[in-house]
Amino acid sequence: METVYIGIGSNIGDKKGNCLDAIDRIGRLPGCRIENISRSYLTEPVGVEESQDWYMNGVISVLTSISAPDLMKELLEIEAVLGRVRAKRWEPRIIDLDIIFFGSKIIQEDHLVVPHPLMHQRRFVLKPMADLAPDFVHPVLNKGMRELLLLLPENRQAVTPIRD
Ligand code: A4P
Ligand code: MG
Repeated sequence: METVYIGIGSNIGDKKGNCLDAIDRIGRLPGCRIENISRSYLTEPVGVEESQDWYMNGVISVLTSISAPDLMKELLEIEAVLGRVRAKRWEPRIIDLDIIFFGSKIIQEDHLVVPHPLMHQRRFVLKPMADLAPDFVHPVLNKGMRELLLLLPENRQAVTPIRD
């Protein structure tokens, strides 16, 4: 069994509903049990060219007995199902499911890179990660989540917790 951290994001439509729907589906995958859910955050779009709506982001931890590639397949399928149901036209970000960590495994394949290569630069990932596992150590950078969060340049990438 491994503890996997999955980043969840949505910036179209019923953002909260989309995230909750994805979490519900992840919890029903074979060999997967949700351990913990971070707070939800409203976050400023990062690294996008044109103006976009703000995102809702969070991270969940899942105890899983399936392999990382199999989990990735399942997550892509959940993205497709949610996209198909809710998207009408243009390229949506209805739901984005990223594998942030898979235990302390380091994976470098064509379609799967873990730890997620940009996670340590993103407050919208590090903040919820620090909620769930402040002392979890990044297996490549050898730094904890709270530590990585403190290393980010200040006054960038606004993230605001959403009250439930
Ligand atoms: N892939 C490889 N490794 C992974 C991994 N660890 N987790 C592959 C998930 N996917 C992984 O993903 C493209 C392919 O990446 C997948 O088929 C999978 O095989 P995608 O989600 O379709 O593409 P994408 O999301 O457009 O690209 P990418 O690089 O995943 O973008 P990101 O990193 O997800 O960034 N700002 C805020 N505030 N909040 C956000 O959530 N998200 C993005 C997208 C940009 N700015 C944001 C946010
Ligand atoms: Mg993605």
